[in-house]
Amino acid sequence: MRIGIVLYPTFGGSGVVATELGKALAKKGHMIHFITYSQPVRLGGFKENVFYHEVSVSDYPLFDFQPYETELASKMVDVVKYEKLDLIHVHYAIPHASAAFMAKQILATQGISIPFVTTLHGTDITLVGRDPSFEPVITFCINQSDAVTAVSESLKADTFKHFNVQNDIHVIPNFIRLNKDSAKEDLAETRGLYAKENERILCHVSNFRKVKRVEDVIKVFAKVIKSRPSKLIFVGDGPERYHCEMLCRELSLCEHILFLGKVRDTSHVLKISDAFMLPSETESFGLAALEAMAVGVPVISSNTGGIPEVNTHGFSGFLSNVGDVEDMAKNTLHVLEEQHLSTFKQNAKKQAEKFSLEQVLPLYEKIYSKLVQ
Ligand code: GMT
Repeated sequence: MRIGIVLYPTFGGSGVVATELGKALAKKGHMIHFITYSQPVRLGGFKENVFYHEVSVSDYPLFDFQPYETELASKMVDVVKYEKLDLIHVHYAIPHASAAFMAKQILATQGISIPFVTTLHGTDITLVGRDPSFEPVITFCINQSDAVTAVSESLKADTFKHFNVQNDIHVIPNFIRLNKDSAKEDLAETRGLYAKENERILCHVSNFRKVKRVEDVIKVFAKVIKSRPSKLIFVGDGPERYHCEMLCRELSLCEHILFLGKVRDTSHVLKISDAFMLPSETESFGLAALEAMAVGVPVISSNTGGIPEVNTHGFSGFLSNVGDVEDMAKNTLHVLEEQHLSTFKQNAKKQAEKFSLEQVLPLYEKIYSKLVQ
């Protein structure tokens, strides 16, 4: 099939999922055309069957706000027509689904019929999308999509709760490419760069938005370090990073906490970690937690949204109520204990296997085949 994938090219989970999906489909022989405003961070170098079409954004002085949606729709029209696409798959509803709807209508006037699939990822429904300034457009586009998928049962339920949706929603969980060779790696040297031999490593990866409650990670760490020598590594950057750095200074924890900033391949940090922290306010899935589990890192998380579908309490880690840093610290210390850690690490890997690429990819292909027939 010839598939157009519209995505955010940044470090966010929706962009990562869309890029990995495209790469996996290309490996299976599909022709994949990524359409977005800059090269997706996870795309990497040249790959067979993969093409990238950049949407250039106009800087005409009249525009206080750049008309990205219009330029994206125009680019979709062009790519569908000249690359002879069979379908478009948009990730994150805003503004990708409405741009796809517009492109579809334009193409229809030229005798070209193109179905589009919308994958809902999270805040396009739970935070931003619900805002009255977006809601009518989101509702319309979900209903106009030829197929709609959501990354968790929780997100599907939220969509029906907050929007007047008549369309069916297929739940297709996020997935992970499992590296079968990782067990053979010797990580002692890398670990030694960040922590002493007797120290455990806690880690958090995010875009430091308010919804991630990153300060809770520090509050949990402040409790954990009282009982067990540890280091905390932060990966990523965003609006809350400064407040987090301030909190570390206030709590005199700076020598135990590292802020690495944006890192393209987070697996290097995850592999040397003993616990992954995800205390989010809301989280439709928690791809970062799945990436941690895939390399054998247990997850200490909140129990919000779709996280319970990913992290199993008492098995791959623990879940607590949002903001309950006391409980999260207690759970972290339990996981980090010598007699528990290796079991939790093994369980985390087993849990990740439920979300393997091999199991999830055919679910998308099935939807595509139905639409293209
Ligand atoms: O919705 C967002 O906040 C952005 C999005 C992203 O691009 O990172 O994150 C969402 O999609 C991810 C991939 O499906 C999920 O793993 C995240 O849980 C989800 N974020 C939230 O629900 C806050």
